[in-house]
Amino acid sequence: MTPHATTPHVTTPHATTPHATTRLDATSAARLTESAALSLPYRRSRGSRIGIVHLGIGAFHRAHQAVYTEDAMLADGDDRWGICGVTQRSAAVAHQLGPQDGLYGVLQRSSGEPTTLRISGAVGEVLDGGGQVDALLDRLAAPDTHLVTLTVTEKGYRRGPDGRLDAADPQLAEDLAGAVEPGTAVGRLVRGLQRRLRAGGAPITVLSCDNLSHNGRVLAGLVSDFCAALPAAEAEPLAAWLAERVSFPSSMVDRIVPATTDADRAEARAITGLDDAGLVVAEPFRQWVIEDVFAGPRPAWTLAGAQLTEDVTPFELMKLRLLNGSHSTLAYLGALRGHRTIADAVVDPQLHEIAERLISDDMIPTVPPPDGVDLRAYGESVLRRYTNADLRHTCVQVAMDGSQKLPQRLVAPALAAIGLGRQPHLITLGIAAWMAYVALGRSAAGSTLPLDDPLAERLGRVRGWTDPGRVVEDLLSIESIFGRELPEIGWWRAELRAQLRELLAGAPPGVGAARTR
Ligand code: CS2
Repeated sequence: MTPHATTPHVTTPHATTPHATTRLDATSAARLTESAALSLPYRRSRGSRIGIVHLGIGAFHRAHQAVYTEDAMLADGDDRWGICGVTQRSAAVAHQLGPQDGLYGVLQRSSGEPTTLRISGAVGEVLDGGGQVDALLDRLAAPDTHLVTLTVTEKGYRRGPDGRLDAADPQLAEDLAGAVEPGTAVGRLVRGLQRRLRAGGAPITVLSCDNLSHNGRVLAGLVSDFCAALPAAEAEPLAAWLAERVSFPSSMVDRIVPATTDADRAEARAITGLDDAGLVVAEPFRQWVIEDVFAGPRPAWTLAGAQLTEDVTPFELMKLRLLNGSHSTLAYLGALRGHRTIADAVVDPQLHEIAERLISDDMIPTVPPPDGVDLRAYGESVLRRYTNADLRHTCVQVAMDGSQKLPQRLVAPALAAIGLGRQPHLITLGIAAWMAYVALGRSAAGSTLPLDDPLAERLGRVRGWTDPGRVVEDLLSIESIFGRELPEIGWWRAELRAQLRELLAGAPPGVGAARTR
């Protein structure tokens, strides 16, 4: 790759809003100088050819897969892996990155260490999924595209209570009926794959990077459900080609990426002198474990620290339960107690003990340790990462979309623990905390707790209810969250009710609050 090889094909959907300071873009960035605080890898990665289409170009993708991809390209000089990032629901990122030639900063924050900024150039093109679907389908069909990656969040998969494609979803119905501009992630993906098949059917790998168990298998199932609902003349050749030339590896992704704030943008500006509307913030830690089933070529991600494995399941279970399960529990308990950030919550001695015991007593027994991993040490490292106060990761950010997160973070491990003959008191406390968050809507300090969730309307009906029995009854009946098995376990329900009673009454949560059977 030559520095500044070619101009990336960044589409600008709308005019830039005028800024007092100069905006980050290829021209302004050319004047920057590397320093201990500022690295400029974009100078060697920019101009690479587009080889990856990414659906859902949010902050997480920019701080995780895009960084791995850029590092991989720098490590082996293979310039086929520029990213075409596609916005999913809102065009905001297209507006942020379009005028910046795809460039953005990753501000790395770690308590006690100097903050650093990296200007990344892995994103070569940004498409607004709202208005540029045809260009997206062309990208998915292009022979140079070898990979589709996805971070569309849990809700973006649009699964029904049985985990299959949600037949009741009106947007999916439109996409299935042949909407010219499909709006759902699965709809766009399948329409793009159909176009690819018509264009010659080169193999392609579809890689889910969302926090779901067996994310690759889930996505393959949804794609096949979508195909099965198409007219037979379309469905049959597509299904045959999918089986032969398209792979869906599962993967475990990890990096804590809080929402970017004005203070972050000001700090980045202090380093570069430039405004960066696409800035993302992240902790130093990052991990990516990918099932090694690629249909075609891939970037040298392993040279950037990613791990390929035959079976990603133990890594997924470890991360979803030890990290995400404790994250959600801290978020709900922390928010209820009036803590603003996860770092504030985890240093609250009671909550720290809860998180520690949740990991060691309830979660670890349900996770088969991945090869060479000490789960206790992993759990400790997770708690340490939470204490990174510079990240300012808010409890309410982690609390959002609980209806989509609880199944894999708390419900599945509760069932697994019960299946092992255990009584998962702390997981139950995590679920009770979610229920209290939903029902109370207010922290101990009096601040409003936002109910940001695709099921907000359904959940919202328990807002203000004070009878724990009624709340438990109502919320446990939501099958897409709790399934059927767990709610039927009488002693577990009784314990959940008892824990919720204490939380609704404002009693301080504690491991002692957990009752025995
Ligand atoms: C968090 C995750 O917001 C949340 O629900 O638990 O986004 C978490 O920060 C990442 O999974 C870390 O890899």
